[in-house]
Amino acid sequence: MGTYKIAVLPGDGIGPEVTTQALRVLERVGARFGHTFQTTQALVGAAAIEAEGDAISDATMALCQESDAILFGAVGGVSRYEGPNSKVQPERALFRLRKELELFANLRPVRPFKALLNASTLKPSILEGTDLLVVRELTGGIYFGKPSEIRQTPHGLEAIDTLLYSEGEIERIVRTAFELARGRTKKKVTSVDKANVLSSSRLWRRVAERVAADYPDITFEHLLVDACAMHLIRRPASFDVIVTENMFGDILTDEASMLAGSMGMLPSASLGTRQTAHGTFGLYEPIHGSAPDIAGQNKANPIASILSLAMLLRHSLSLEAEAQAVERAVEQVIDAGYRTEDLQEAGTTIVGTEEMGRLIAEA
Ligand code: GGG
Repeated sequence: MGTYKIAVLPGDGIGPEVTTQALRVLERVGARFGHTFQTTQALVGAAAIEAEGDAISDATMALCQESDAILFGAVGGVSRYEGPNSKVQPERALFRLRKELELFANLRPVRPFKALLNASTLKPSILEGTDLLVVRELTGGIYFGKPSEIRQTPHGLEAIDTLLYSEGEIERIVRTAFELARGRTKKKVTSVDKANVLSSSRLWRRVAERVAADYPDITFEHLLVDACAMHLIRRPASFDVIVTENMFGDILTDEASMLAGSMGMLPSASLGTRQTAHGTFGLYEPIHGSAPDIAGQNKANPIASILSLAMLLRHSLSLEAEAQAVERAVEQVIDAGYRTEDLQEAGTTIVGTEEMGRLIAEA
């Protein structure tokens, strides 16, 4: 009980539209279960660059630090900040939040709803039984390694990015994956790397093996990232927990989102070790980006944002019954045949962002 403090950072493109629908559901949860959710909104991404001169201000960072959780929309996709000469990228907001708040574990569950098995490009018989969790390392790897720059040489420009991982960074994310696997049915961890090419992956593999020895109750395997990409669409139901580095995790989950029917269906939780009075501090966001091509048109699917809210209720506020109520409401609306445009199928009713949010809140 008590007041729950949530920082709300809607961001750019479709971020504000989908976040509005998640907040609508949150309001309903508060009324239904008798909770007070204190939400405070702030700018991030291109919106913040324009109004405050940076992708995320120190004041917004402080707001996040003082909150129990962060509900994040999406950033980026604004062309004037994407050129090679742009000094500050909207995505910097996310990277600063992840790094400074030490949110190293990004949980991306992929559990296709039964009624959506036909919405996927894969055959329902291949999807049957799919219930996997990608644990993406979020504060290391090529996203953060230095040097990272475009530089002048006597022979023209060259560019460098650095894929760097310490033993400690690998160990904590792999251990997180094993701990999560213990609470799941299949009890299996697949560690994904590119150990036939990359030194960072060879260290990853060595550390993962050492950690695996502490979990004899969990089935463990290594898989090269290229093979994993193939098997995700060949035999998705054979996976349980997939643990991998930052960029591989980003790419594999865009692919895996199609198992659930659309990018608009996958939520995520970014967690560290910090505990608040209510649970584990975290940032929650749909895995999709800002989708500028459909922004402001009431077309975006708000379900990834609403399911991210369910993860927030579960992990940061320890409100399990409330989280399940939100997930059931989403399933109920899907079962009733309502879809946003990204999930078009014969015999379903297409609704906009706003209508989908209203239906889920009512359910
Ligand atoms: N809601 C996720 C989002 O805004 N993604 C934009 C992005 O560029 N993210 C970088 C990343 O997660 O790798």
